[in-house]
Amino acid sequence: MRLFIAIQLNEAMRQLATAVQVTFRQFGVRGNYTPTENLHLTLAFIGEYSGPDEVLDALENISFAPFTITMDKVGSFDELWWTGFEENEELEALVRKLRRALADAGIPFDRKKFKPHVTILRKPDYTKGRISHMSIEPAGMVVERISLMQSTRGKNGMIYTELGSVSAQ
Ligand code: 2AM
Repeated sequence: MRLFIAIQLNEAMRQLATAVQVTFRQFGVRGNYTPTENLHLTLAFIGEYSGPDEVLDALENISFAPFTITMDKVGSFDELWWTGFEENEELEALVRKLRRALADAGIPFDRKKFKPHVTILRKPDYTKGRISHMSIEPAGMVVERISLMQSTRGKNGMIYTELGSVSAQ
């Protein structure tokens, strides 16, 4: 099974990311838009792994206090557009703790540098220039839990299912 660990966005933040998608569409940008229910912030990508219970056990070893993340920008990596966040030391610290817990438990994960983002659009059929300077009205949410997610390929795109979560204390 294909697994990753993510922060599920609250309604206000989903709406903000969706509003950016609406603006892109109004600019005539076509592509593979992330459905609203799939919008998330990945903290660690595990990939193919058959031990979700081991991952949940590793997550139980992490403790963190609730903290606020603020979505404040739009950007891209090549053919992937995202909404991003204000710099956030608590988020960085949580990801360090999470990755250490996974490593200690022998669970594999993608070790590339954490770049917090919510993918809103893949493979746009439009040149970057027209949409590179979009700004957004920042919105925050309190992170109270992190979730183990399973990704499966459905008939109409990816389906993300929460297998379990751990809460802030
Ligand atoms: P992305 O949106 O930037 O592609 C499920 O695939 C989630 O895991 C997505 O949020 C995806 O980020 C993220 N992810 C991180 N590293 C990945 C990798 N090496 N392969 C696939 N998805 C990855």
